[in-house]
Amino acid sequence: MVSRPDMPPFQAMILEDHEFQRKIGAHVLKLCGAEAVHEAAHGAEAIALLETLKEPIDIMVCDLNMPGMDGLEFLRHIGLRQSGFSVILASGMDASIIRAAEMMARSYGVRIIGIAEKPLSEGKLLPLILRHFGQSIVSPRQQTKPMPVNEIQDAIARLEFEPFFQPKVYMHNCALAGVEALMRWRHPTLGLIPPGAFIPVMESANLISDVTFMLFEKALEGALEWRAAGIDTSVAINLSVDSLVDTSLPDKLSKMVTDAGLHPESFTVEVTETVAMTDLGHSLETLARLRMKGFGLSIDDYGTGFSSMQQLTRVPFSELKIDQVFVTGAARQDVLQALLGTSVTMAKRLKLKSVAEGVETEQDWQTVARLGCDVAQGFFIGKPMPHGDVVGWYEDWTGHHKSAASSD
Ligand code: G
Ligand code: G
Ligand code: MN
Repeated sequence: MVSRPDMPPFQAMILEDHEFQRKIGAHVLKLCGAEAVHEAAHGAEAIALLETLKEPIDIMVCDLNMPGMDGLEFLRHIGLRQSGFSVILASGMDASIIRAAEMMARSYGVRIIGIAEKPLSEGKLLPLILRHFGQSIVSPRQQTKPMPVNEIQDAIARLEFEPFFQPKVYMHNCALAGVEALMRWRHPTLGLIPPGAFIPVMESANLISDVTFMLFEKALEGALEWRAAGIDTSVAINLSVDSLVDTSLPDKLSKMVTDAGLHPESFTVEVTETVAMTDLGHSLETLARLRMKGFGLSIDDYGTGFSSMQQLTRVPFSELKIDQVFVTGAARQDVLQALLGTSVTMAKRLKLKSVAEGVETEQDWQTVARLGCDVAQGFFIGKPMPHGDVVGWYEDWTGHHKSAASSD
């Protein structure tokens, strides 16, 4: 039995016409910590039941295809009633149908916290249920106070944005696997400002694409500088939706790379699940083209988005980065280890390199290594640093880990 210290007890309901599947669902919800699980075989029964309950439910697991009132109609009803619970869609239907249902439900104001493929299991439901209890899943970095857009525009003109670089290393031999470029604002009076305070603003003001190109230019300069110092490392950048819907982005990036005398194989593009699934047509075109040109493609912050495994297989990803909420402190929390293990296994099945973000301590490292993760990133290895510090960090790191063959 896994312990889950961060989760209060909750009330749940399963709506599923198939009796056996319903029993499995109810059982799994109990395993996940539900205090009470109510069962309904069709939409009308669920609505009637909801009206009689003394204690409101927190989580509803909802099947889509049912005789009588189906899941779609049911979701419309509860959306219009502004019910306060979160919904997990459980279905064996085709991904495109599930996505349509998800979008429809959201547009009615239903809080969809995820999709679970049947048969349901604890491993599938628990990460979704954790999302309901928000705080454990929303990273603190998303809560920074935004800076005014006009100040950001001025700062762009004054070239105050620059990438810091954070190393990622292979767990089996500690060799450098790459560095991730993370944007920083070197503010003349406020000092270093983290991305949470300006990236969302840049995104809504259509500034992010231009800034991303400037950042990539700096990343190229860094790569050349490190090569000159004998460190031939790959560099990752983060992309927003705006960049992904630009289907000419792969050509622009690969021209920049070849003009610098480098190869796309030494660069990786990181996108979050949510970003990759927005405007799916254009995003898929851009992502497939980036991959064709040789760039690595990474799913960032895995576990905090809403995609199902089916959706992930549509994009030619090469790497899966497990979000730090599942990594930091995992040694002390069984539930995090279970989720980590599931993510690593899934990465292996999809033939993706797995990367654990937020490895802060030796214990985090040991836990993640034991679970079979390929690569680690986090404060334990190195904090994000200015480009000039990378060589010094590398010498330090390889000095402490002699097995880190520089030829790797
Ligand atoms: O260091 P950290 O605070 O650097 O980064 C916070 C968040 O900002 C991360 O989720 C990261 O993906 C995002 N981020 C950092 N740099 C960039 C960037 O250049 N472009 C985009 N789109 N996101 C970035
Ligand atoms: O792109 P992404 O969302 O993965 O951004 C990585 C973020 O995580 C950055 O804000 C970076 O500064 C931060 N970060 C990297 N390593 C660690 C770590 O070990 N602990 C914590 N708390 N944050 C980290
Ligand atoms: Mn990232």
